[in-house]
Amino acid sequence: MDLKNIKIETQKEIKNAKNIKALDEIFRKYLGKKGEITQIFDSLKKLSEEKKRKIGRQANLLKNEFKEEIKKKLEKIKKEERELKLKKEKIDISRPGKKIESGHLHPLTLIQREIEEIFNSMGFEIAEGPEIESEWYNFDGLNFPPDHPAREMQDTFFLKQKNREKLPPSKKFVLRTHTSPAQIRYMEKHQPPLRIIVPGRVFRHEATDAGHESNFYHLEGLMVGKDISVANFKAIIEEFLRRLFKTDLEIRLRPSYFPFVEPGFEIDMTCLICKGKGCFLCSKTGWLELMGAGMVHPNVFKNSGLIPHQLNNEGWQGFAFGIGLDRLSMMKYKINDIRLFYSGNLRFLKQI
Ligand code: FA5
Repeated sequence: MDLKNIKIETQKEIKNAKNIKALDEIFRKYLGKKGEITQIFDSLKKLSEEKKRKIGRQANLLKNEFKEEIKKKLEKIKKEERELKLKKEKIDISRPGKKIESGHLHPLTLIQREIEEIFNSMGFEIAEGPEIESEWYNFDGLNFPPDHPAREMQDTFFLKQKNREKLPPSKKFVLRTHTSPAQIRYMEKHQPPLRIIVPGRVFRHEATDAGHESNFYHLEGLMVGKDISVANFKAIIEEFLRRLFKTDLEIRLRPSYFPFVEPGFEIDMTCLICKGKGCFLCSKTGWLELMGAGMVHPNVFKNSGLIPHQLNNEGWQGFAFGIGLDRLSMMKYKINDIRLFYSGNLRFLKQI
């Protein structure tokens, strides 16, 4: 076909093309590898210099016009398709919109934040400690004698280490069994008077039931000054529980033993699940064990580099306590099984 006929033919075909696919086929028919216009360019090398220049110029003109027409038609087809789509689309503005679900905080985070706010308002700072802790901070520094059965009070997850038995306590690691190690870590770096709380995750190798988990949360409290006493402790804890539960409840202090306090006690509160009548959660006693507490042992002060209280009124004294956050949350939100917190069950979490 000569250039003139190609021009007439391409114009006709482009005009009749109904969609992008047809247009693409036309483009390839003329400008593809074996396309008709391409072939004209290929044949130029056989022509004389003069003809080559003349036909080459005409072929270039034809190619540019062809490309321009394809481009124009493509835009036209796209525009028509857009208009057709819009015509077909119907928007029903009376339909209700899609609801965006918003999540909420986990009950343990909620209780932690609420407790932090209450203690903050009573002048307590928030401190932190590591979850992987050395035996020194978790036990020895807290006055647990080596090989003393007291270490077994808290079934421990010990980390595997090469030649562990030969390492000093500061180089042997455990998953912390309580947040009490943070007492020493804090007192090593800060001079009293001080008031802190330390919320955090703790781990114990124990069988689980409605009231026990092997991974749960503690909140440590520590208040140290010149003359801080058990009376201050009782006042602060009563005020704290009153604000948290916004209801009348009783607490009781029972003498207890923790190597890092002297004297030591355990604090129970009325079981709010059964209102003190006795249920499976409180082992039918009507009381729920909430925290351990006591006056900081002189050895703990010494191990933190501080001088404990002495008769000439030199040195420091104060109280410490460790609350089970899960149990508090269970009381606050009336949850009867601690394992629900860690189940990842959305049907449970959505009720809070
Ligand atoms: C301690 O861990 C001491 N460090 C507390 C302490 C701090 C005493 C400062 C004196 C001074 P205890 O082992 O009792 O104490 O644990 C504290 C609280 O954690 C308990 O009262 C209980 O509420 C909670 N708790 C203990 N074991 C579990 C468990 N397996 N699952 C859930 N909560 C638990």
